[in-house]
Amino acid sequence: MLHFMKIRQLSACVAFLRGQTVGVSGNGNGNVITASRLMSSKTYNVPPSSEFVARVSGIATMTKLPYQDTAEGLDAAFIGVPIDTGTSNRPGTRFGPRQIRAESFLLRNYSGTGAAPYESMMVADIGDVNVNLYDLKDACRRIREAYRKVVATGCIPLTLGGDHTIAYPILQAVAERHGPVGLVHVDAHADTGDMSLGEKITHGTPFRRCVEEGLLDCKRVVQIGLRGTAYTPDAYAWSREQGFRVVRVEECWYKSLVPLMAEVRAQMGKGPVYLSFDIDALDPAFAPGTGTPEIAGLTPIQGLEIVRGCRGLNLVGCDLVEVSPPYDTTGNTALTAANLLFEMLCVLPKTKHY
Ligand SMILES: [Mn+2]
Repeated sequence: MLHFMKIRQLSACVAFLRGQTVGVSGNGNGNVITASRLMSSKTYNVPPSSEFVARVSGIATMTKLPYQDTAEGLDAAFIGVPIDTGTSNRPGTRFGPRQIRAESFLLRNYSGTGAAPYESMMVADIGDVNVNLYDLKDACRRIREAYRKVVATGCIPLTLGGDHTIAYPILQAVAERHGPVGLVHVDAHADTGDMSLGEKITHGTPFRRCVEEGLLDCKRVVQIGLRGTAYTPDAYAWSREQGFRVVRVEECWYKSLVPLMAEVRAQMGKGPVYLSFDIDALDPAFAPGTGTPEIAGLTPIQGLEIVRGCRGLNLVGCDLVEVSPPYDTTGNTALTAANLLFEMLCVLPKTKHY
């Protein structure tokens, strides 16, 4: 952590001595922090600009943020959960967090929306949950316990997955603190199965388990982008029976999702909301690096519209799951995931907007 802070302060100092400003935006909107302001604002972590620090240098943390061991003192934290033990098809999501961090180095500090997360929140990368790769139930226990500690500090977790199983233990910890939460679930699949091969815990079952344990406020759940072949004529009947709103991908084709998100915000109201984004919601042409791809999915534009449309919600946690680097030959799936995670940071309640 010192390493990062020193670099930031050194680059600010050099610029200060030269009487220059330290650009940390690069978005062309004139959003720059002057050197003196950066020198005096010790309150927030600011990733170094590639104007001063080589983009490819340093240890791979999310967006080159400082690393710290715990969530203490943070408003939001990036956390990796590197498992693929729950996958039903192609494995590889255990490598997701590392690859997302590697590709995140292209990210800068302001969104195109004018969001300035590092001017109003203390954010860091707090590393990975020490999962059990051989025992999924024990992995869930470890994830739940790790997230209990994170949310106990008031920090909002932004999770780098990992297969979708992880949403279940994360939501156990989140609901323990906040009560039953609303859920914006973006996915090709409903992930509401009961059992697979006799097992209750897989990446196809997390939201069924969440409902059974009362972790979700079912009238405030929306599932967006659902598609693909099924084993029954109406694969989403169970979701609707719980009170979920189901938005099949066919309802999203050829459209902006801005109007849908206005409805979603009305549905979610003021209560706590969790955002779970499975990268397979996007079309495999854009995001091939995933375990269970389904054709005719959402575009990255629609993905951004969904995440940006969550601005104003009382978000208490977010995840981006199912990135499988072995199938991501260009790195673009992980790059897209990194961008979506940054946009999630940009819509957290405390984020400043220009
Ligand atoms: Mn999923």
